[in-house]
Amino acid sequence: MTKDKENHTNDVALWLNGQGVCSDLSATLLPIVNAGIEITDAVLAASLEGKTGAAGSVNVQGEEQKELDIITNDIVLRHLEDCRQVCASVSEEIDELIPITNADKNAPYVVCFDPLDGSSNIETNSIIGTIFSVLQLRRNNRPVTEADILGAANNQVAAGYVLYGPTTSLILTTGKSVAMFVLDCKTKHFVLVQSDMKILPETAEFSINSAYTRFWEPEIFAYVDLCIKGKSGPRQKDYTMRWSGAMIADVHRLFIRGGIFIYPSLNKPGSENGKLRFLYEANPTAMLVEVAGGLAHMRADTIRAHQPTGLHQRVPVILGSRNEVKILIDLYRH
Ligand code: AHM
Ligand code: MG
Repeated sequence: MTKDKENHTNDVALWLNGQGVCSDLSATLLPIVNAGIEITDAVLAASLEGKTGAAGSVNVQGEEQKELDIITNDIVLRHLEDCRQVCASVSEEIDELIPITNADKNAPYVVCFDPLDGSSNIETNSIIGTIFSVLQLRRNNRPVTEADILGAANNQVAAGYVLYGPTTSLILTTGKSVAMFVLDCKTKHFVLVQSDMKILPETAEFSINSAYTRFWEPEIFAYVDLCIKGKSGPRQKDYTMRWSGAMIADVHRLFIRGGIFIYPSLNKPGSENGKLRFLYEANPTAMLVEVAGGLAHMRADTIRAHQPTGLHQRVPVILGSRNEVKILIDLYRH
């Protein structure tokens, strides 16, 4: 890393140091943070450069890729290229695991990432983000395999996201606390603004795409019905609803004012496990939410106890304010 880049991430480096993070993990996270700074510029430039449209290709899930999906994926991979502690990465935009060629022989980390979550928001100039997770593997001098990565999914040592909205924000955890940094675009420096974010235990805000109501499981239907009944129903309070089309923007709201985010299993072909992918959407956001005192479930089971069976496996996702998530998971338990 050049001296210049070190300065860009100074507050983040200091914070990581204060969390007692080892130098190898810091050296893995700082390039991702730098990628977020470069992506901010790419997102700002995309419209005038005519790069907000479709790329003309599909990813492994059969979803249409946007030009910015590819550009941001390349930016993250380029920043990881010289990261000697990272043996491989997994991206929403690439079918197979991606070996990092310059890695040390027994490099312990795998970086899983969604380079541009909510990419259908690009053309409407709405919020998008980069989600990432660092898994720690046990290496034994042989090339890393998909099975190694799946086996290490529950050994997540860091998670975070960079949100490209009115400001660029970085939310990061290495397991002790969740910090928020905001990018100073003039100095290209992430400034620490909150060092110990907590998710409020109570909420009156839910987040689900209700266009799929007819495909919901009865438990989801029953829960949303409780919210909609408001003051005149058993919950005796009025709720509001928000759905941004970018999971990471909806998750960010959980940290700011509490809430519950749900992308459930849908009773239609291909959506039986919902839409969101375990390794680079559900698992990292679950770690952040849990460290901030919230709950992160699939149904009655927690997300972080799940053993994935594929790099791009989808899982139902329920995240947010502890007491509200409990009400929904109790419906699954009874
Ligand atoms: P993406 O990573 O390709 O953008 O897809 C995931 C996004 C989530 O951010 C968001 O919650 C969801 O897709 C929205 O899906 P839907 O259009 O079904 O509401
Ligand atoms: Mg995504």
